[in-house]
Amino acid sequence: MKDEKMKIEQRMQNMKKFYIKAGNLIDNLPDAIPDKARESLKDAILGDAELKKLMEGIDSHRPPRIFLIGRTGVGKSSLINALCGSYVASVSDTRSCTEGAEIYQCKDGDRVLMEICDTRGIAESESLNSEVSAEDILIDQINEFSPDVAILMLNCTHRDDVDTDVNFLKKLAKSYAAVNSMRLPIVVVVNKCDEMAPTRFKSPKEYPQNKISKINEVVQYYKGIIVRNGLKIDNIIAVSSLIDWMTPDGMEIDVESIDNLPTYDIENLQIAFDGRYQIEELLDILESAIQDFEAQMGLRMAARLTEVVHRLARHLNRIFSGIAATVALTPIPVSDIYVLLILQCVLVSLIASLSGRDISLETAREFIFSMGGIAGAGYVFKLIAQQGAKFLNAVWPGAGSAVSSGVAAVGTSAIGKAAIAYYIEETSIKEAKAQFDKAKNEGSVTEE
Ligand SMILES: Nc1nc2c(ncn2[C@@H]2O[C@H](COP(=O)(O)OP(=O)(O)OP(=O)(O)O)[C@@H](O)[C@H]2O)c(=O)[nH]1
Ligand SMILES: [Mg+2]
Repeated sequence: MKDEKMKIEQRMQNMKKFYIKAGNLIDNLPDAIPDKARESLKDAILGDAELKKLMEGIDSHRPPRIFLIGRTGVGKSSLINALCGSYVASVSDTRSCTEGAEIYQCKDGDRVLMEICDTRGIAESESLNSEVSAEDILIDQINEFSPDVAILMLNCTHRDDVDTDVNFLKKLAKSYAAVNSMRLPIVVVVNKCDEMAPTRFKSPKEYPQNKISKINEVVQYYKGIIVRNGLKIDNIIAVSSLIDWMTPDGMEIDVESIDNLPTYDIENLQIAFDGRYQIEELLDILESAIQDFEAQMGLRMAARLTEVVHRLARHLNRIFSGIAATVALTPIPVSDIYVLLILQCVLVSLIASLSGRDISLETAREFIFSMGGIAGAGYVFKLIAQQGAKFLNAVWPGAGSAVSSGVAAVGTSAIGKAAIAYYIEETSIKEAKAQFDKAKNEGSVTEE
């Protein structure tokens, strides 16, 4: 796993290098591109604040600090494993804080992935119920830990009393706001959805509608309690943290017995069954809840190589869809269609660089053409201007004579998804095109 991390750093540096030279590459495109278009494109890409932040974040990120509150057995440790995609939670540097909380780091080799402050449900701590001062001490400790986000974990299958935890969070949020001059971001996670009836469907892809409906009912129920109690939260989401683990030599193992395994096996546990439900969505929620950018970036990077790469690629895709929409706000006449095309070439090249490949803008353009079913060989950028209508119709039929903001965003997002499929998931061009068509037809830039 250590090697994987090295590769992540390398790939991200690759991506950054491409980003830095993107301006030059655009300058060196054939002369037929009007200077004005060239400059506005460079401004759009290099001036985009989010993209700039993402690139800067590559060299400056820190482990996010997460405050976890929830009853014993609700799955706090499992959630951390699920977020990281590897068995990490119960490791190293355990430092007892008060009777109510424990602070530890999740590590992968020497690399700290996350810092966790873990409390059993406040309701379970008798001393906290009897002595108000113990609660205050706990609040002080949590403030000292200074979490980037608080996660309240609840159980999907039995509706425990949550009032005590909710009231504690209210008190904590008030004191956090006073200390930090900002609101404590709070995300509520309803765990163990897989255990909702019918329980035999463990794989999220197989969840039948009645299971999903029941899960949603529980979320509504908890949401009602939280709102009634007047706790301001960022979001609430139902998940399953279910992962079955096995040793590198294929022995499946209960979570309870993992600690008895040889250290080598623990460090190299593999996923035998992945029952995770809505964990990617939760990551997105956490990412937007966390205010500190370095911590956001750290969260994005606290996972296995494939997950990190996917996450970054999807993030790029969102950013570029946004840029495309902005660029197209001034309706783009057909003759200027290559502004969008070049923007997409940059996106495809960045995604390819994340996959460990260096491709030129020309190769990216060939890829985009193949999505539209245009034989791209022989095209040069200046020809696109003349061929604009043909290109438009092939890639986004019905777009009309000018590209609207929405069409530009959807088309760009579809190209990004196809590039993720082809370069990162290493599917065939045919499969990538199927993804492209699907994304384009669904007509939405959001994730499925
Ligand atoms: N089916 C299912 N089991 C889960 C899920 N999350 C956790 N578990 C199981 O629930 C048990 C408790 O999970 P932990 O992650 O240890 O719970 P915890 O909240 O950290 O518990 P404490 O550390 O005692 O406070 C373990 O056996 C987990 O495997 C889930 O989403 N689905
Ligand atoms: Mg635990």
